[in-house]
Amino acid sequence: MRLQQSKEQLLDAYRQMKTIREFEERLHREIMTGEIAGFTHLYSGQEAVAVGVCQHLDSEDLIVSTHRGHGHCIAKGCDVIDMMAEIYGRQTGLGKGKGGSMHIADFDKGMLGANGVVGAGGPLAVGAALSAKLDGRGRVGICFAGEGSINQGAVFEAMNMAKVINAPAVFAIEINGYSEHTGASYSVGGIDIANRTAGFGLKTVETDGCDYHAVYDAMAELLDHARAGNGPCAAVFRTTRFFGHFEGDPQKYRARDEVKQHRLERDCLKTFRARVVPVCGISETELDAIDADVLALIDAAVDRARAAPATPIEEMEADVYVSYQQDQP
Ligand SMILES: Cc1ncc(C[n+]2csc(CCOP(=O)(O)OP(=O)(O)O)c2C)c(N)n1
Repeated sequence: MRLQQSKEQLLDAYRQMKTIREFEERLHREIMTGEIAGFTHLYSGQEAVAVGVCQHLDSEDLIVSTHRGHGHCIAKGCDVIDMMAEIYGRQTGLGKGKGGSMHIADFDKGMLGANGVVGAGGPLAVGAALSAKLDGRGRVGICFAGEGSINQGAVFEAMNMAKVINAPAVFAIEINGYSEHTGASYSVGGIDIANRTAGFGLKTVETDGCDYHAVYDAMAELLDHARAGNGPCAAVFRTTRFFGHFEGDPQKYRARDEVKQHRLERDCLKTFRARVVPVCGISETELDAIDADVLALIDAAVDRARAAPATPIEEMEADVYVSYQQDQP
């Protein structure tokens, strides 16, 4: 395990994970007020994956996300205030309030978008990886994917294509135990997903997705491989989901104390604290100060989203439909 990231990098990783956690915990409460329209899928519990992956990337690297995308957006540098406004459907949101939770994107940050279509990210990420290969600057395309999406034909095709064209695509697969309300042991035929990705010829690593350092190390190895032009890779992360599939899911399919147990034993923030405080020159006080900053940021994000104007009806179609007629000679 590499603990040789600088103190500054480790503090940044903690801040990112904590920001995702508090963004989601607060959304969970705000959604109950009825002020937020549309479906929301929370990422809480999986923070170490998004952050352990994105700590290796800059805005030139491209990521493609899923319906459970807030964590990937935050880890890739999307503005938290603008994200919250987007989820509230406000004009100031990242997508001018027209996309909401499942369509947050920020091309300037290399975040190509959350996506409501399960499995759609595979082909997009391979396209991104092909563009990276063609410009030869060592960039990569990353596909975040749940274990449910790995059963989609488009994802198989994307993995195969990535191998055939030797593209620097990395599939970051998050096994949180469920696809919607169905346990992975039932919905995924052959739960050994690492074996599956290796079968496509992808260099594959499987590790604990609740452990930031395990994720960070796995990605270091895979990204060295992909950036050097050695072809596509897959990282399979075993992780856990603290909330329901979507907000409002009664979760009757889960054991009574399952989440309580996971919060006790599989919380990536607690694991991170316990590891870095004794050996990395980081104090509990420094981490507590980050916690306070993050809570203030999330308060500000909610206050500003509430105060921002809703997107007016007359603007709804702008940037949505393209007219080609004006380009005709
Ligand atoms: C093509 C398609 N099929 C089905 C759905 C409905 N659906 C939404 S989320 C989901 C489960 C996805 O599970 P997984 O990929 O494991 O991601 P997780 O929700 O666990 O993050 C399904 C089936 C969809 N959105 N798109």
